[in-house]
Amino acid sequence: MVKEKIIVTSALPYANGNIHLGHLSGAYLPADIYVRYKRFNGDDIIYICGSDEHGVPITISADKEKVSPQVIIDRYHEANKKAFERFGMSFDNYSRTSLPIHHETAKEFFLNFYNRGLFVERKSLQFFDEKANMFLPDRYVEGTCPRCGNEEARSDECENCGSLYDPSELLNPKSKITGATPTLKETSHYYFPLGKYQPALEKYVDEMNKKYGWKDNVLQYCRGWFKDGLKERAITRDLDWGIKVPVDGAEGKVIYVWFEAVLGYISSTKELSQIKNDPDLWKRYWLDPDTKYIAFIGKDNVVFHTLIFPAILMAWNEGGKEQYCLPQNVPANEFLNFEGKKFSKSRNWGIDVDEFLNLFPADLLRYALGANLPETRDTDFYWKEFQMRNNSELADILGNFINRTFTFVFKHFDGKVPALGKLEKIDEDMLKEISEYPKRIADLFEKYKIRDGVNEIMNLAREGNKYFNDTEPWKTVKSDKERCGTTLNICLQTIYTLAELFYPVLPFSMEKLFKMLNSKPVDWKESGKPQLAEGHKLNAAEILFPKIEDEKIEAQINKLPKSEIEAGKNDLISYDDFMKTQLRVAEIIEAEKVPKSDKLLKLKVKLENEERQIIAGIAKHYKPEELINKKVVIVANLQPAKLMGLESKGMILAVENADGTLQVLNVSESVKNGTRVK
Ligand code: B3M
Ligand code: ZN
Repeated sequence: MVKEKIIVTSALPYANGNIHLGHLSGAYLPADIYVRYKRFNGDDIIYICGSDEHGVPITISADKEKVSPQVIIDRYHEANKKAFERFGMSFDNYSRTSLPIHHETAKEFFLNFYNRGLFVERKSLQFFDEKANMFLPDRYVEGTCPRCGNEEARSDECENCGSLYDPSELLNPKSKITGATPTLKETSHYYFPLGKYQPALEKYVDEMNKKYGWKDNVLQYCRGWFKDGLKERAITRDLDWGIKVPVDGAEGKVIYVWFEAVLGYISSTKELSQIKNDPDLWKRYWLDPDTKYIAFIGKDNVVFHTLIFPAILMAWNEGGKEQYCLPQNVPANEFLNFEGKKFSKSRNWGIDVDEFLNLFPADLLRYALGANLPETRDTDFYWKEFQMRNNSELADILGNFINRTFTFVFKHFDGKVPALGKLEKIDEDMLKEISEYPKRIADLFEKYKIRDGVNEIMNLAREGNKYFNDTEPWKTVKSDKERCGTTLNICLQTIYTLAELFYPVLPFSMEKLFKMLNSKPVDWKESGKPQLAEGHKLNAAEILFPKIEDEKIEAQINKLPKSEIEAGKNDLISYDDFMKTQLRVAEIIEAEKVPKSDKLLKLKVKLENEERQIIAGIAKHYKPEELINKKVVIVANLQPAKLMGLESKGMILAVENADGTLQVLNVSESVKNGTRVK
């Protein structure tokens, strides 16, 4: 078997808050299981992560607490690093983007591109706070919506009425920092020509997908972006927290956080080289085009890892000197919700990893999350389900199988592995099962189907219990002791295999199980073969998975904020309420851009005997001609509104993908215009 050289990275979490279960399910636990499996398989792998310590999210947190960004990042870097350790994350290095080694790496990339004339410099108008003497990022400006009067509208969109507008239209704009009225001021930024790399990126995504099978959700994002056409991206910001732009005349500007954060994977590996006193370590991995680089992330980070980071690396590679490997796969996960709703710090909805681990051992959480990873769709963490996974699966299936086998062997065979006698069909079948499991699990893990893998391993424990029941050792121990020994031997071999297969998933408890087996994990590739010799002495069993009492779970459920649960109830609408909304099928018969707006399209749609005008905020997602003759669903009884001075009667339904792209709902051609949807 060929050893693979692998880099695995997990998204660098912002050091501005505690890691919660949602993070773990997205980019960390699946990666850790994969890495532990690969290490155990004997591959040459490094697992890299660290804190993302720049950008507006950090400065906003600092402003809220009225402390410096440094205070925030120091606090959360330490806290998150510890929480990850407690959870059993096996990073080879957990770095920080505030370290000099990262600043140098980012500047090196920036200057390389700058000196090669890759960037374009452009001027634009941006809100400026005279009092604070700084430009204001979008999230720092609010004002009154020019459409509905909502006083908490954002600089270019209103969450209340859903309108989109030009920042110059916003009424009473206010700086969130000083409350002052900001002015629009000219600024200039460097732009990275992402569009130039579109053909190369399309080819890259296509090739990687053909060779390595990318996930559908990831491909769809990429195709959506390609369809819209990749545009140049500003990669500098007017901010004083971050990596200073290393060229003259760029005072007060920093490198855009996303441009440098992805390079954090490289600088974290450089730091690992220093720690290991092996200066070329990072080069052996990153500067080898054949390295298998896998980037684990959540779905909100797809574009940065499938398009922007690869484009940055391509741009570097074109420069000639060194050739970086590009991500071979980006197995992005959907989101984990908590008890039916999004995690939210401000609404106190969810639980931090640290808090969780003060209540329950890490492996219970690793199993519950692992068996329910949001790999193909969003999933939920429910306290009751967590209890069920522990009590009915870890304790009743896995724990019980181990326990009854050990108890029997200690009682009747002096704690030693009994001899394997003559095999019957049921024994041969079971041995065959054991031998087939490791490959089956490996195939799933290799395809990043970690959730299926975890559930499949538990099936082996189920089969073990069934085998134990079917072979009835409590009877044979009296009637035929050799037969009894044979079946218990097979149960022990099954337990050994379970210990190996669960080793990447439940590292803490499997360590204990190996101790009980008085043995060690050998190599995944050897797994599934009977490993325990006749007469091998076992160590006394301990209970690996005690049951969780109802009270302990109830206490957690009772701690959920009541206001949120009540609000959840209010979120429900009656049947009559729903029927008030008239959804109808309409055909788009005319479409054109709204002048001076890059977001709005003016559409004419046809219902049964009526035509009407709708202004829709989908110009960034569709060209007008693409929409002609499309049948869509509209809200037909919405109060008319004016958008940029144009009357709009109704609203078109569209789905918003996690990356912000919009897709209108399509209805088949055969449906008549005006038909009611209910
Ligand atoms: N810090 C966003 C996030 O935490 C960002 C990821 C960076 S990966 C290079 O979701
Ligand atoms: Zn509004």
